[in-house]
Amino acid sequence: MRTTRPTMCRFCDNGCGVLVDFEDGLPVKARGDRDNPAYAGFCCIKGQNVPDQWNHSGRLLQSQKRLPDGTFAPVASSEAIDAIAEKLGEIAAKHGPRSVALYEGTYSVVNPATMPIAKAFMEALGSSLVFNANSIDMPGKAVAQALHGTWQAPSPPFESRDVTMLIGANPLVSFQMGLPIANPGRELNAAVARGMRFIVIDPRRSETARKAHIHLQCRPGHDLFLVAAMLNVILREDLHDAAFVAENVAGLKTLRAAVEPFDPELVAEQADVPVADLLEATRTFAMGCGVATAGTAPSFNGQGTLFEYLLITLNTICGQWSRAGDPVAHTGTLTPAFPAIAQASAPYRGYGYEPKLRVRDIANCDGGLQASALAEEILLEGEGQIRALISVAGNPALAIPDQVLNVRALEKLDLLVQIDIKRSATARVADYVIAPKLPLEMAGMTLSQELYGFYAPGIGYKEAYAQYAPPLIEPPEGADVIEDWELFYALAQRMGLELEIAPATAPGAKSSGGRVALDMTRKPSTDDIFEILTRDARVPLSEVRKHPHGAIFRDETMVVAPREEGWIERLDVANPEMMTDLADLAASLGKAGAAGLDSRYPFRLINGRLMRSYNSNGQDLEGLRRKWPYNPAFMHPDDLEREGLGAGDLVEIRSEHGSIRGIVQPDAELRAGVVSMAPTYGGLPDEQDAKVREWGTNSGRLLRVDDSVDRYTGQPRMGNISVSIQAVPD
Ligand SMILES: Nc1nc2c(c(=O)[nH]1)N[C@H]1C(S)=C(S)[C@@H](COP(=O)(O)OP(=O)(O)OC[C@H]3O[C@@H](n4cnc5c(=O)[nH]c(N)nc54)[C@H](O)[C@@H]3O)O[C@H]1N2
Ligand SMILES: Nc1nc2c(c(=O)[nH]1)N[C@H]1C(S)=C(S)[C@@H](COP(=O)(O)OP(=O)(O)OC[C@H]3O[C@@H](n4cnc5c(=O)[nH]c(N)nc54)[C@H](O)[C@@H]3O)O[C@H]1N2
Ligand code: SF4
Ligand SMILES: [Mo]
Repeated sequence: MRTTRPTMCRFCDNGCGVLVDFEDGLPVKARGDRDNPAYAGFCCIKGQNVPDQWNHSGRLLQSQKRLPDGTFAPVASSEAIDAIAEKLGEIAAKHGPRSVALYEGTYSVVNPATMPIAKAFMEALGSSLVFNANSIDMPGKAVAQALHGTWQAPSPPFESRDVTMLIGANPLVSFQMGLPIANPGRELNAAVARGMRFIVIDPRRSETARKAHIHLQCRPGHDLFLVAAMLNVILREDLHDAAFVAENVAGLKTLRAAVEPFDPELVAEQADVPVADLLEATRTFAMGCGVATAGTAPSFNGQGTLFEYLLITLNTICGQWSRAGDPVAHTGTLTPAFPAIAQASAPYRGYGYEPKLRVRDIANCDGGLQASALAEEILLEGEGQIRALISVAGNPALAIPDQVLNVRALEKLDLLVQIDIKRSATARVADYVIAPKLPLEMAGMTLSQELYGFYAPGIGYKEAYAQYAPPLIEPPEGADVIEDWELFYALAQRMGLELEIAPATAPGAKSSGGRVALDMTRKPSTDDIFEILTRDARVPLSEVRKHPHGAIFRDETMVVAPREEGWIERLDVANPEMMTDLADLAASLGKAGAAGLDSRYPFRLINGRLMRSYNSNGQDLEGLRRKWPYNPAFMHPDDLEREGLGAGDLVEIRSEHGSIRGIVQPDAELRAGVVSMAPTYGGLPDEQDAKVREWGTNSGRLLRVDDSVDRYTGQPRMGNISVSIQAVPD
């Protein structure tokens, strides 16, 4: 018997509303849901492979325990959790709670119950060492917003924008980065058809750049210079929004002086873009109403905080914020209603606070505790050494820069627990692997997607959309799988810890206050957890549940309120530390561009994500392996020809720090001199050279954890790496 059910895809965090067809109760096909008002029938190739993921032979149906000889044996999850609780208790008692750390990967965002319960567990245990993947993503965004201050109303609504500028973002492949979540292709086409101007800065003529009116196909690593030059041009030509700045911004004079050295001619030459295009992009952006958003690439250059600070400053001086009386398109649905007020929140120091790490003076910041310091914290002996790590829904053995160092550290732990749907690289070095449920077996909701709206300007849903997805299917017969959050609850129970979680909130929103203690004797259901998380929601979860295809919950009455009487806070465009960094950057002008190239490493390696994988997930599914099962090293055809290379040839890619094998493919859309690879592929260091054609390779081996570290977040350089390319025999 065939049935069809609407649900929410959770292969990535775009949260698409999809339909799944079941044949005799088993999933056979997933496709877009035309009845979903936001996604309107969209479902990418990964989403279409969700049934395959469920049926896949590589899926872990039983938790695993590592035996003394290094092999794994299945273990009942309750038995594994007993043993883990006992060992964690011993380690914490002997070495203090700080010897236990947590790493939260991307899928802990996708499943909204995971992080609150995992964090509650760590808190109850007394350890503040919670690392997450955002710290090796764009942690500078949060710190920059803190230093700049936040506008208490959103960016201009997507529908009313005249202009969108994207820097190092490819949302037609990656989703959410600068175009509305949901169906970015449809949104972009409609916006361009109604006249929105679209500007993209990217060394590759990416899927997204192909739609741009102006594409600056720059050298990688020049985004800071380009944005500084834009600020200079805008202030020189008085294209900024003077009225907005006079009322709401502090520091313009200082900023004006600080960006003056960034002469557009010089910067254009260094970044190798036509100066006329740089000027046109600048003027188009400054004179229209819109928003500029960056993806990951500019954060990967060692100065993500400064870059994001200049970017938000660019938005601010151009007045790219909603004003009093403007409609508010997204008023919160599963989050509380938040007031939109045309005023600034005071800037604050969003970095340098507890917990502080023992290595390299790295401290916590608004972007999260720096995961690239985890290995050193494990390896450095003495008080405070990390001895146990729980890694949930991430793959640190592939994702954290300097793979060799990381894997060495993971192997040194007294206890590594990995919760993973498959035998991932991290699972293969773990002591215990807990087998979790898959999305079709779990309840889901769009709370995380909604919270993205606060991540940075230009990110998130464009309207008040929400969906709840019930579990649709039981795990396969004989499976012993739990939800990620249940591991932490079960550990807490065994260790006699009480857990408390807080309802989701939004900046400025009224909350019912206080945290909710979980019943530690009678286990709550996932729905119970969801109820707590959405307790202050503008639209009750029970209402959202009535709309299985998702719904838009408009509130036409929501408009931006005027500034409060006597309000004096201003957005700061001249934070002293940022200005110091900017002066250093100005001093490096003339040393960048072609002058910055190292003849031993003549190419620049950049990251570029692929539609058919999500970080390290999806690589095992037949339907996603068809074209290339590995991550090719894309190069310009002219470069390949000059190096005597052809499609499919094996090469060695060497950086100052390490070397990997890669398989080259021509990509005429890339700038010459650039090599683009998808990150987080491959296996463990000792496996991958032999298996490069089967699984690809891990470009994180070319990185160092202490290379060009952002001094606010601790994030090292992760892109624009100087490399050489050498043919090697197969
Ligand atoms: N060199 C280089 N390194 C990078 C990047 C780069 O561009 N270049 N990008 C960085 C970025 S932006 C990020 S976000 C990080 C990503 O870092 P991580 O989040 O650590 O890595 P992922 O590959 O997303 O890990 C996902 C893991 O979760 C498993 N999984 C899938 N679904 C579930 C589930 O429902 N439950 C559980 N428990 N597990 C599940 C998958 O099998 C996989 O092992 O990598 C960073 N590392
Ligand atoms: N299909 C798919 N979607 C994903 C992911 C995935 O693995 N697959 N990963 C998810 C995650 S965790 C994240 S953080 C996001 C990332 O989302 P994005 O940041 O949008 O993704 P990327 O493809 O890494 O990079 C975007 C673009 O930056 C360009 N670029 C590289 N170096 C530079 C540079 O120096 N300057 C400029 N201006 N551009 C540069 C690349 O050519 C690429 O087109 O995607 C998410 N979505
Ligand atoms: S974009 Fe993400 S959520 Fe949407 S179908 Fe693809 S994998 Fe699923
Ligand atoms: Mo990411």
